[in-house]
Amino acid sequence: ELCPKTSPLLKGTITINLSGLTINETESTKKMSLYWLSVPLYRRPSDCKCRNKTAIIVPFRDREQHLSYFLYYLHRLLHRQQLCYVIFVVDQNDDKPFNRGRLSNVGFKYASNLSNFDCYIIHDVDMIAEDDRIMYTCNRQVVHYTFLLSKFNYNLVYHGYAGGGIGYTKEQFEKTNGFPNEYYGWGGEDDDINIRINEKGFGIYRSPEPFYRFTMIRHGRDSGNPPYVGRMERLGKARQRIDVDGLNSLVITNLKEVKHKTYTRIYITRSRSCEPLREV
Ligand code: UD2
Ligand code: MN
Repeated sequence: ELCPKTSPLLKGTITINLSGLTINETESTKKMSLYWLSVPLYRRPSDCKCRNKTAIIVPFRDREQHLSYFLYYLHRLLHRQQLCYVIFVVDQNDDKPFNRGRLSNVGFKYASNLSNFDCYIIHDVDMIAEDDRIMYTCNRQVVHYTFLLSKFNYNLVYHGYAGGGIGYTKEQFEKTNGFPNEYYGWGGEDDDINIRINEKGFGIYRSPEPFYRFTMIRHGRDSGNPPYVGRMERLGKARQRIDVDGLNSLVITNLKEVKHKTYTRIYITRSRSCEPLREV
């Protein structure tokens, strides 16, 4: 029988303890693997039929420690929400500038080929929800989950901010043509999708509930992710580029998948070289 509209397993605020970040890695991995034993890969509630099937897509490279914390908290949250879900980690398996937009498109394509999800959530690996009532489901509008961040004292950073975690239905992702593929390095791709989403008439939904809070695991800038110097210029042309740069222009070569017990990792290697970065 169908799960209740509101899951009885929800507890509200989640205490996040990242002090483990300072303990040695073997110890935390050991602790995690005990937990993993109880989590199947394609997760569904055991006692009812889920109302929603969600794909979590994580653009990723070389953040293993963050990933273990991310998985730890997210599996618990999704379980309590009685969702059916799969977590996809899309790993840029090269040393070229990080390309979050392209990895997001790859994740969407892979997940939507695999199954028909109700919701595709593009999610940073370093964001952890502080409350299990933050539903990982979709909406008539594209949902932005991560607008109140510990890093910014839980204030919306700026109007039109769309970074961190954002949830699309298949239709929304396809009609907005997903993410731009042509942003190399840090920044801009989140502002670009904000333009796409508004331009295509969906709009962005941000819950008025005060408990929509996220912890961002503290980190520096990754060495392979220098600021994309050309981003402002590219953003200026975002409107004209919606239908030419995105899901429809994505070329996937060299994809390798590894199914772990608790998530699927997709390795993707760029074959053709990408736009050179100008010095800052
Ligand atoms: C902000 C946005 C993020 C994105 C980025 C600009 C927030 C909360 N997040 O994040 O969504 O728009 O600016 O590109 O505002 N990653 C790796 N390895 C790398 C580099 C990046 O795994 O070497 C992934 C990882 O999932 C990370 C995400 O990309 O969480 C965003 O990169 P970031 O955390 O370095 O950037 P940040 O925090 O400024
Ligand atoms: Mn971050």
